[in-house]
Amino acid sequence: MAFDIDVIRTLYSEMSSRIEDAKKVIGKPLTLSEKILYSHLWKNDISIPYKRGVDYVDFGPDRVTCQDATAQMALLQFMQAGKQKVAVPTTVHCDHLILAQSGAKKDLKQANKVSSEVFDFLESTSKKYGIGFWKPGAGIIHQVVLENYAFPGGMMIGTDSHTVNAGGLGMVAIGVGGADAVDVMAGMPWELKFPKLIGVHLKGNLNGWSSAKDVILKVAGILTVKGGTGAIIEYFGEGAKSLSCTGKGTICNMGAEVGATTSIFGYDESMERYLNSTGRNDIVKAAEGIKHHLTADPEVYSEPEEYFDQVIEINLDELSPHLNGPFTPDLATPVSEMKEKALKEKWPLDVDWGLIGSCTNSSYEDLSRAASIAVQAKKNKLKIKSKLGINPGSEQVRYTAERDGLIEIFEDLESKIFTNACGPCIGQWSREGEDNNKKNSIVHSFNRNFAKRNDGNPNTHAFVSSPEMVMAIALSGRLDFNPITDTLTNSENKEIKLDPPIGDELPKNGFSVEENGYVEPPEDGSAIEIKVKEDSQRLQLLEPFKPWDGENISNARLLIKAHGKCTTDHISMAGPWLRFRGHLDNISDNCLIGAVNAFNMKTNSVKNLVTGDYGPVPETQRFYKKNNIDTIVVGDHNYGEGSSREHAAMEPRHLGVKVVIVKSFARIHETNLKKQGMLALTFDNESDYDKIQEDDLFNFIDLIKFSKGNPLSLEVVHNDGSKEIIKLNHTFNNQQIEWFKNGSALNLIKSDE
Ligand code: MIC
Ligand code: SF4
Repeated sequence: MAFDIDVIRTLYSEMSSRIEDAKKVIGKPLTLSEKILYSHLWKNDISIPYKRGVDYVDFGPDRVTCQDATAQMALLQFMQAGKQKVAVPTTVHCDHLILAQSGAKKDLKQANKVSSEVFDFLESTSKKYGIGFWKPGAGIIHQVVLENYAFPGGMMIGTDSHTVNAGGLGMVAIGVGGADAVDVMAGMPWELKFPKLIGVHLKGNLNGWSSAKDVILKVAGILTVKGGTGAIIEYFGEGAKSLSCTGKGTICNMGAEVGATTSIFGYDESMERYLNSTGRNDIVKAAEGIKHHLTADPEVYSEPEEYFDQVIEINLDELSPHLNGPFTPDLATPVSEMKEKALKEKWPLDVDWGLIGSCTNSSYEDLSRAASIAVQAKKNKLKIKSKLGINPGSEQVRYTAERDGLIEIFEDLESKIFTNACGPCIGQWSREGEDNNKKNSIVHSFNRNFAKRNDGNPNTHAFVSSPEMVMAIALSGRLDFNPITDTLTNSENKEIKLDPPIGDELPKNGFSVEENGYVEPPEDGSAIEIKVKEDSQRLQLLEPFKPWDGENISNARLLIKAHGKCTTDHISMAGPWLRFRGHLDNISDNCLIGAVNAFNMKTNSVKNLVTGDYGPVPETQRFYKKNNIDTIVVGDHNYGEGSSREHAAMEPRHLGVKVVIVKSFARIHETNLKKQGMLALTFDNESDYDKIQEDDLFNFIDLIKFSKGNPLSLEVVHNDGSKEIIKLNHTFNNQQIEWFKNGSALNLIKSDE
């Protein structure tokens, strides 16, 4: 039986009338995204058509999901909200804190030792508040959610940007910061600017070496890392129906890499097969009567230009395999063009590692397609040239893959089978024997490839591809290997051409698992006491942030003007820093250490404007805080792209930064800043970024009149005494202005108690 089957049945029984109401209000046929959004309005108040990209709307999601690295902060905040239990079904998944080193068994044991304090905190807090808990080793949050909780027509938020993976099962699933999750867990509405809609028409069918991953690698090349911002991407067409459910998940997953609010596919037979295979035929039965509402109205897909804000067409018949990277997931190169491009760009051609896994590509189908290439190596006496590491997506996938002999195929190639967890994808990787500065290439089936992300080495060039391409490239050891045209030489000096991958969409003999790692919370957990040791280095109870003093901010200093790409990985690095995700003061020591200072092009080296010395960003900011000097941070486009981690907003807030001014924000980060009581502003005139000088003084001259829809004016006083006024825009609505005034959204929840 499916989790939440009663919630799902109730939703389905009410969905038809809600959608009919919405249709009347909007006056035209609906996309699937609109059907789900309108049927999840807070208090089902369907009275006006919302303006896409403009109106803030309150929603009531069906479920919340959190992973260990973000759940710590989410639960520390929830503990302050004064509630007995979570108001909607919620789960916590332990997947980010397991270092990939020796192989699953040893690594899991080690993680349980090293992070026991955090895992215990998460488990006991989950039990106390009625939250389902998935133990370390149970799997990667988004695979476990797809296998157990996602359902067509549902709406979910999750404290991880790749929550969007569940769009593969027809759900509107959106990544948020912990403070947003706390709203929903506390029984309050969840606010989102009504998204724009991008339609992607998939024509034809995948063939040969092309895979679902290549669809999104291609889309990323078209839309770039910010092209999906504020939009839902809805996929449709013959090609969409031909994809497996987990393949659809891969495509939706990486929608996060183009900044999309989420991505979605309409309910179809592939989803039915997946639900049946994962033991949820009760959902299939429940969906039977409202199938037509679990996809768009037919008019929408036959004339998409009329209903979407933008339409993209991709012909799967012609789609070729891609490698995206290095350093950004939207730098798309068809495998056939890699030879030329890699030479031109001087990318290292030898590939040291191939890594298969991550929430993007760790399904049974992914492993089976990669294994179909691996098996050819053995048959043809080919030796693998790169090292190979594999993280299965869940214990259910791993157990079934082992039963079916897939794991053995990889082991024959001397690959490392790591824990069912994020591992190298989030820098939880002890890459043995590597010099931390060597220029090198790796190829992986993950979703992001920002600098230093996997192994901390800024010179590791990481390329993103499908699991089967990763396998082929690992066999050849070459970045420019094209399995469609090239051959490999075997131990008998014979030239071998690899056959295209084949795989099983779902295990022929069904899934099985012995111990899935799930811990059901008790009916009443109120007696459970949560203890956080005073001297703990891993956990720290939160102190409320101070409310705004009602004054204009004046004589503020520049902490850093970040040059170019500044992702959440640059603002709050992961890898070894993940261990401090529950301790705000400790993790603040990584604040902005990866951002490039526009004045000296160095990382973690900024001028202290009182002493004149250059020093690390966190240390300099701690100096300003101690001396009561307000500061601002300036950034470029798509500032805060990538993760949902609210630490990237909380750390500067904790350290005393007051304002972040950028050319443009990534959606989740902008909300996270607002939630934590920061001023998140954008230059009205982009080129004003260039006017900001290292020694400037900043005066906000009309902050006392801060109000919805009205820009703010910033007086910039340059070192030579000259002054100029810069216009700054914001997207704060009245409620969000209250968050700022109260010091944070959480302070406001508490004051309502
Ligand atoms: C990531 O892929 O960057 C993460 C780690 O999963 C983050 C969440 C986090 O920072 O904990 C994400 O994608 O939101
Ligand atoms: Fe984990 Fe990587 Fe997925 Fe983030 S992208 S949830 S780190 S597997």
